[in-house]
Amino acid sequence: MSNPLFDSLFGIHAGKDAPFLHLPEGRVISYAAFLGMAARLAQAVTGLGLAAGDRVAVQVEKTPEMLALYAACVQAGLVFLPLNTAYTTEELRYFIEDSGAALVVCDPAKRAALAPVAAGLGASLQTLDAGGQGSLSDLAAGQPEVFATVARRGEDLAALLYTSGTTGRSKGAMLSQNNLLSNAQTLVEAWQFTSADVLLHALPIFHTHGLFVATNVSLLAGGSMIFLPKFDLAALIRHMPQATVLMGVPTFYTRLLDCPEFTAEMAGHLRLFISGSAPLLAETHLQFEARTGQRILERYGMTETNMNTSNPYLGERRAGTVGLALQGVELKICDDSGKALPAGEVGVIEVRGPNVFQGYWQMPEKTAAELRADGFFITGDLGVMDDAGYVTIVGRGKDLIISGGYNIYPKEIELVLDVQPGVLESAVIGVPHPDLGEVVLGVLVPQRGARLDLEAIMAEVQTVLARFKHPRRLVVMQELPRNTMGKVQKNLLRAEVAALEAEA
Ligand code: MLC
Ligand code: AMP
Repeated sequence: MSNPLFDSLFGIHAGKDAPFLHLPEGRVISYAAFLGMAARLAQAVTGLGLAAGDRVAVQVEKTPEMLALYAACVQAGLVFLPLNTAYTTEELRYFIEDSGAALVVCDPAKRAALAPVAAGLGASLQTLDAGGQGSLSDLAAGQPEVFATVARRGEDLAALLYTSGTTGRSKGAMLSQNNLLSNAQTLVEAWQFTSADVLLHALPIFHTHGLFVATNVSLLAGGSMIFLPKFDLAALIRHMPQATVLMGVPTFYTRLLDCPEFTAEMAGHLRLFISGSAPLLAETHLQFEARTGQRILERYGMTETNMNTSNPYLGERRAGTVGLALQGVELKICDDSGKALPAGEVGVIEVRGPNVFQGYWQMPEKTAAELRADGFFITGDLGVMDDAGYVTIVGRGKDLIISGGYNIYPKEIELVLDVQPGVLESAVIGVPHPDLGEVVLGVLVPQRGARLDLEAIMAEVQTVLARFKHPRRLVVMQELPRNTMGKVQKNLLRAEVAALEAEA
């Protein structure tokens, strides 16, 4: 009986004293110690009555314990559901209820607010902080450091990751053991990861990038990670001499370039800089090369598919492109019917392969709309492929803002703005931002004769939505540009807002 994901990522390291996590205060957690921590947590979680296939919703700060909880869930056959630490209680309620989580793990500060949500589902509510009420860590402390791995098949679910949608309702992307394992195997090869690698880890671990790409690849190769609690420029630079690889969103690289202490010598300690989750400007790529002599390797992925393309490790890394389809991933540029277009033509990117998810949790109609019967997933990204197979992303067919690597669906914010006093309708757009790539801007159309209280509206938005989704500005306009079908034309709106702001 086996559990392919646990056996390949974690089980192979049993008893190893080699370092897995280097913490900023100097503490090192070996593979053996990490696996012991995971086994105790698996004992504690199953002791609460959870069984294979149950969902575990987790919103806690980035710590080794949280990572061990991920390992524990894989070992116990549970479905790990990590949640952005910025989510408000309102947002959390939806994810917890929609997934039917059997266990909710949160920070102590959120406990009181989440208690009724968990109680309504009959779910257990725990924290990872020792000594508090309902502490999973306390439950784990008395447990043995071994746990009998629960058998799973490659097609069984390992994780549920929510992605927002163009209708405003988030969808849970179901990722199987094999989706995660196959992609990690492909990336270890593509990026030549080995046990000698030390990954500088400053990404959050509630998303594909920090959790699966960074962590699973390090685990599979048997390397280690310098595990920083969050992005911190000074800490990043301080730890570069011990690191071999950095993975980041483009904001990491623009911030490094803005920092005079970041030199070629500093960068020279690392063998590889990888960027993804949002477009890396060709200009940033070139500036980075001019400063350090190294070319950033850009790759492209998404929650539903893990990684799809990558610039080559050894071949030419082309600025402004996301590289070539990864080994085992079929990628085509299509028209709306799914017919492949010739090289050089712009169309929707569709992908198929062992990396592509199993569908959206309990949303068969959404799954059918985005995942074709032949297995191709319609990404909603617009791209073009050249004769050599290099893919360039030229835009998005979906109404989506990417801010500092976080996806924000305008519809979700518009639904909140539309119901504010005096608001007739709203439109949310992304506007260029030097640090985060794009930030959110809200356009409000008042009801006839109404005066809008923008401060009160912002206050309401803040109670409902996570900070990174808050409009940085609210602009009042008398009407929105629409096409003949009545659809708001966001391209025109962006131009109108830019003109207004230039005048101001
Ligand atoms: C923080 N803020 C953001 C923000 N991050 N606002 C919009 N967009 C963001 N991404 C808010 C903060 O709450 C704060 O608000 C203010 O902006 C400034 O914060 P900061 O201290 O400068 O932010 P910082 O903590 O440095 O975070 C910026 C960041 C972080 C870019 C380092 O957002 C980050 O780690 N992003 C990575 C996201 C990621 O992992 N994406 C992968 C998705 S997976 P205030 O009011 O307090 O000032 C995926 C698939 C794939 O996409 O292909 O990988
Ligand atoms: P998410 O749903 O959070 O996983 O975000 C996935 C989306 O991020 C993709 O559909 C793309 O729009 C975008 N994305 C990821 N990597 C890149 C990249 N290298 N360049 C441009 N966009 C990217």
